[in-house]
Amino acid sequence: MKAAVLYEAFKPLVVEDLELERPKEHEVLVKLTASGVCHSDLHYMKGDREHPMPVVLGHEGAGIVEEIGPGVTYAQPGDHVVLSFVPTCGKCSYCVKGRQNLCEARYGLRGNMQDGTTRLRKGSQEIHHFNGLSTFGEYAVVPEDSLVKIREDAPLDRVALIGCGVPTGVGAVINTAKVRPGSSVVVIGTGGVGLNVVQGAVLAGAEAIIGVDIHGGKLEHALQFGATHLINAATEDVMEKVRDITRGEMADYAFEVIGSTEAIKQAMMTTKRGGTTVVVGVTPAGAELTIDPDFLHLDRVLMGCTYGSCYPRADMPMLIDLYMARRLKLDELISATFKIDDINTAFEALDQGEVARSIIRY
Ligand code: CND
Ligand code: ZN
Ligand code: ZN
Repeated sequence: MKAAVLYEAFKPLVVEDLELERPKEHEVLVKLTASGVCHSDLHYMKGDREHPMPVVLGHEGAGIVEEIGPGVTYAQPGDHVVLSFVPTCGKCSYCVKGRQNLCEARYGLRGNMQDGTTRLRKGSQEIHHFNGLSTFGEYAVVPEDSLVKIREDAPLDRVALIGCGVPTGVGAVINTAKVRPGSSVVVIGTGGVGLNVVQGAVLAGAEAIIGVDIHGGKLEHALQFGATHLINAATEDVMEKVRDITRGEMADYAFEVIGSTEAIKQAMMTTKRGGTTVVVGVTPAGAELTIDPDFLHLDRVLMGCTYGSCYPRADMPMLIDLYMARRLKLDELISATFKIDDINTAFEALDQGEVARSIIRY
């Protein structure tokens, strides 16, 4: 099968033919229809985070089950699925307490499948998996627990985005922060994930939704997704503008959706007493955040958030139902579609801030 391989950071992906072994116990072969291009993949390409290499990246995908390995009971060939970058075992202490996004199974992967070996190979060279998924290939062998079955009338290319950007952004608002109707919300970074924070805030009934970015085009997208106010951080004073918009009070909630410690601090500074800041962005390994703890004394909350604190098998079908009922935007998120041969162009467009989200269609 054709796949895009990252051999080392700071080098382009190499699109080439790889061998993919058949699924072993509790694994499934999926024929991918599309994969989203998320900034988390770019962090590894730019050396912000480390991972065993070579690796096939990609963690936002959907497709059709082609073959099931021994012991698989959840899915059958022909099932339409979204892939979850956190497998949920249903048995660990996190899963049984409803914190499936923190499932132990996530930590058994580390570049390989759960048995510590890889199904991907180029000749004699082993190629690593990414989060058990590796969606930048025409096919993927994934753990059974990473599958989320979905309704068959949902368009399989579009719902690939339900694999990361949508549950992360919408979930950060609904599940992590639990934004209340009538709130004021600041979203710093209105890219692929940030736009989903914006539409999550709309679903939650927020009153003021303030989109902050440094690219005018990104801010235009935010308006389309329901932002009520826009701030261009490249030319405007973010704190001052938030103060004006909130009539001097500052915001109830701020979301950092870039992966920058400066932006995390900026997000916190836009919150009022008792306000909540949620860090959605992934910062470079080793980054340090310094804040004046006095700021927290005033009942402010600083929260982390992985995968929008979601339960993939419950939240993803729900988000697809909302999309099918035209209550959630997906089509508008996809501003470009690429073939896998052009995947490096897709990442350049993401890096340059030219797209909301792009997808690779197989
Ligand atoms: P994308 O590149 O689409 O968006 C980032 C946005 O930030 C762009 O619109 C930029 O223009 C904007 N931006 C950059 N610098 C600034 C600045 N100084 N001030 C204001 N805006 C700025 O990235 P994405 O939406 O795909 O991902 C965003 C982050 O979310 C990234 O760090 C990614 O790794 C992370 C993420 C986290 C999780 C999770 O589970 N927590 C899941 N997926 C992605
Ligand atoms: Zn992602
Ligand atoms: Zn678990």
